[in-house]
Amino acid sequence: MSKYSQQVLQLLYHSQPDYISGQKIAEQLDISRTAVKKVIDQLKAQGCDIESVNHKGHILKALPNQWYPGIVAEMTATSDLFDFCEVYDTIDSTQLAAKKSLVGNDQHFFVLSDEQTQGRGRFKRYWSSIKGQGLWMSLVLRPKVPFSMISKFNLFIALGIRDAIQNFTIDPVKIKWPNDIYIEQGKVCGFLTEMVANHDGIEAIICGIGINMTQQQDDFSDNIKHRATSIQLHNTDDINRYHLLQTLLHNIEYRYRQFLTLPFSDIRDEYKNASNIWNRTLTFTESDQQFEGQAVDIDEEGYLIVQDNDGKTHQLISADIEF
Ligand code: BT5
Repeated sequence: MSKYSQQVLQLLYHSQPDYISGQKIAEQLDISRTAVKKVIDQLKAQGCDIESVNHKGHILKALPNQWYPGIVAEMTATSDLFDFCEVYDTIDSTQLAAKKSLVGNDQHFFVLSDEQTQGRGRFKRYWSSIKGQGLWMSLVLRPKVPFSMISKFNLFIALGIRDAIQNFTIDPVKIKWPNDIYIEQGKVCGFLTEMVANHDGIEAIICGIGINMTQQQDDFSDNIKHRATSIQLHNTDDINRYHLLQTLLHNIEYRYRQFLTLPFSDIRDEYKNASNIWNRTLTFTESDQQFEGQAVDIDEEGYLIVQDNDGKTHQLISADIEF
């Protein structure tokens, strides 16, 4: 790819919904109009839908299903929270990349990849991260808080992710406490929160988010097909991945600021209303212990209150729940 292609894309993206002339692009990048035309032809050949009209210029109509660093950087530039982003075509895991990149700086950033070859869930479980079909991302944040606050972070961020996805479907999007987001009976997103901590508190939170964007049911492997879904399966329009990313970043920023300033009790009702675990029998696995019961409440601190089938009450901070 030409070294100017990301910058040309940035200018095209920025000028939407208007045309931008070849002359203007050439001036802004200090290159010739012939060079601009060459870059635009290359971008078109890669699948970018760019319309070029005599005397008007060029307009970006649509992008292929891949992350372009230039456009993601454009979004980061307008963010109050994130300092930079890393974008990959393929990587083992964005979570691992984020952990490497957080060393030696104190910046807020995120890592995105079109594909993960070793995507991981909690407890090193596998996370299916098919190329071009999902939003596979890790955030690095630096709250100056004690490490006991990590569960509270999880609760606030869950609402941010839920709200973002809800913008793309009319079907109800719900949180399955503590780490999953569902649309109807299917898991559309899983996230996990890890941290680097020292005796003063949290050095960095690394929050990995996997959102299924465009998969059809048959794209999922047999072992997850029956309980995985994608946003596309609940929306008749094409999902614009950049719009989803921008909406997600916006909601995460909003909930992160709330997390820093508000107690969980302020969003407790909102969280409970957004949850899908009420009035059904659930199987809980906590460490080696497994039991059936019903979730009855989430308390002021964010603990899940569960009554098992023997009538015994449990207070859980984290657990695996199965419907
Ligand atoms: C999670 O774990 O749900 C957290 C997933 C976090 C993934 C993101 S992607 C970006 C970042 N980089 C990473 O390497 N990871 C993070 P858990 O609750 O343990 O759920 C894992 C289980 O979900 C698996 O055992 C499967 O049953 C199921 N699963 C795997 N891939 C799935 C998918 N794409 N959609 C729905 N369910 C899936």
